[in-house]
Amino acid sequence: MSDQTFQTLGEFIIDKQEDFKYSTGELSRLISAIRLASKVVNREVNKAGIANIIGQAGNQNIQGEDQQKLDVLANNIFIEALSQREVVCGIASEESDDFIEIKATNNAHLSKYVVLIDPLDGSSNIDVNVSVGTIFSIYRRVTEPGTPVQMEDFLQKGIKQVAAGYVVYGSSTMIVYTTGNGVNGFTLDPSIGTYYLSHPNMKIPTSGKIYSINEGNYIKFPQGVKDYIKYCQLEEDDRPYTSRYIGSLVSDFHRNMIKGGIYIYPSTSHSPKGKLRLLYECNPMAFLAEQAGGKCSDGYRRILEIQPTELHQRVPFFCGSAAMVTKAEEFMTKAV
Ligand code: AHM
Ligand code: MG
Repeated sequence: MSDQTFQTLGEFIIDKQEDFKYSTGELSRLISAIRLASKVVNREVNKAGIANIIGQAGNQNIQGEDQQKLDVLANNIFIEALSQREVVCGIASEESDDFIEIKATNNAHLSKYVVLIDPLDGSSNIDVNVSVGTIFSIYRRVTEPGTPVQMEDFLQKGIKQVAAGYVVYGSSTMIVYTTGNGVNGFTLDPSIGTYYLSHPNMKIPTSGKIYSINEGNYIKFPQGVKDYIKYCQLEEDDRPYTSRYIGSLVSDFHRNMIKGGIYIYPSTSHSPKGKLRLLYECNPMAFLAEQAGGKCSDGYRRILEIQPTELHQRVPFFCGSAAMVTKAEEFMTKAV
């Protein structure tokens, strides 16, 4: 079969633009910019091992430029792609303390969207050749268009997201995203640099047999999580479940999306709010999970309804197959 038979992400974006009433094409341009930046990051991630060798002497690459850490490089690539095209009015990144305001040049019309991004999640996995990912979340600004973007434009509840997605730089590179009308996945053909629709209308199984949690922290977990882990390990009904933990949220989430399962990063006695960031990691994943028929909570409440109070806020995270998340919540409530 020829490649022509399959729909490309570019074609898909154009097709879907008509679904948005009164659409001006701004969101389509924004998603196209993310698509492009992800291909550049993919190229850099793929040559990470070899770049380290080339760059060893004095930390410089062959052009004599200083080697950048890959997460910093990914951050710069996304910020540049989004700001130069003026497809957003503001960007907040897990890599930066503050948000960035994008100013329009030549009195151009400034976009009404803000993007929150984790440019390279799980970057500690790069040195050992394990998959990493990019996570993004898009909102419509709430303050007056044309004025400088404000903190309140970023501190919106997850239910206000217009679009969200991730890129997984894995054995294949994929982009998976939603604009609130289901979830679609596209796989990159690296030989021609084109994403093809490979996973239309993704649905996460209602239940699964995989639980995914860093059990090394077991003694620091709340009692409800300890009880749920024991439940997963019991020989009863379809249990014991299988334990799988990559330590790269995008990869663990992606696997559970396809096979069914639950991912948990709970509070611990050392980190009462857990580790993951509400705005850069949990909200976009929660939007995707719900759009695919799954569920996400902090153990008690829906992630998407939490009012953020700061950009880098952390939150305990239970996410995946709906029946499994509900079960884990039951253990949390019982243990209180
Ligand atoms: P990062 O944003 O610093 O990369 O951290 C997020 C990552 C997730 O991808 C992963 O699920 C989690 O941290 C793993 O943490 P831990 O090593 O504590 O289990
Ligand atoms: Mg991260």
